[in-house]
Amino acid sequence: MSHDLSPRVALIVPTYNERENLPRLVERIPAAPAADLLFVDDSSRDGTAEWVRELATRRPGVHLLERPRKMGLGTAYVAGFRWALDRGYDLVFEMDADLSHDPSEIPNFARKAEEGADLVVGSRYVDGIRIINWPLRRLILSRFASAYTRFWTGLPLTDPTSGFKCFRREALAALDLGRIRSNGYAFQIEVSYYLWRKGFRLAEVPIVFTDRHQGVSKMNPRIVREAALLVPMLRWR
Ligand SMILES: Nc1nc2c(ncn2[C@@H]2O[C@H](COP(=O)(O)OP(=O)(O)OP(=O)(O)O)[C@@H](O)[C@H]2O)c(=O)[nH]1
Ligand SMILES: [Mg+2]
Repeated sequence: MSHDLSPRVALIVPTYNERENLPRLVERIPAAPAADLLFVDDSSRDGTAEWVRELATRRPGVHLLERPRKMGLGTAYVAGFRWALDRGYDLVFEMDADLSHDPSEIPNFARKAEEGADLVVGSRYVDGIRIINWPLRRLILSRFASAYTRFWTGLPLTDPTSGFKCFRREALAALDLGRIRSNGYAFQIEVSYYLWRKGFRLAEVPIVFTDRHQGVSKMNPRIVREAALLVPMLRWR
């Protein structure tokens, strides 16, 4: 990372039918560190892309990557990572659009990266559990996924499926993006695992996770199955 005082920061936000959530999301993004915004939209049918295009006319640093159909979260992030690497950003964030992740916590990640972490992962489970409004079965599934991941891989993260993350450029550049196979929760585990195995420094920051108020969850049994099958194989890949 360049060591001037202001790293170039990109926030990547994948969207699929998140129009109702975007105004509040954008409002909550803090002024510092100054960040550009990339929405990766998969042809949402609720006017998400139109809203982003309109925002771009009145707010600098807003970008939209449109894909022709719903292609999954993992490939949306890979497309966003490529976009950010091509443009020379120093810090690249992943963040959900549904306000489950609170943009006001972004500076905490940036601070950790400044202290030397290559990948900062927002965790719901350091020093307790901070989740608002989740049904118990979602919490159990998430906790089980954490234990399962730790058991099979040894990955030292308390919340390996978390999608609120900050990568230092060098870490992102070291990923073999063409090799990433998974698309759902497994994507988060896979990326963190590769960086950890390559010797990059992982750090966690506590986050508060709030269940979505608006819109529809894209979580499904296929995503769970994908993670259950991929995780035990990671050590051999
Ligand atoms: N571009 C794109 N974005 C997606 C896709 N699937 C999910 N997303 C976005 O990825 C983020 C996380 O998806 P969610 O549906 O909230 O999934 P989740 O947070 O795991 O599950 P919930 O707890 O139900 O919200 C949101 O911003 C979604 O709009 C996809 O196929 N393409
Ligand atoms: Mg969500």
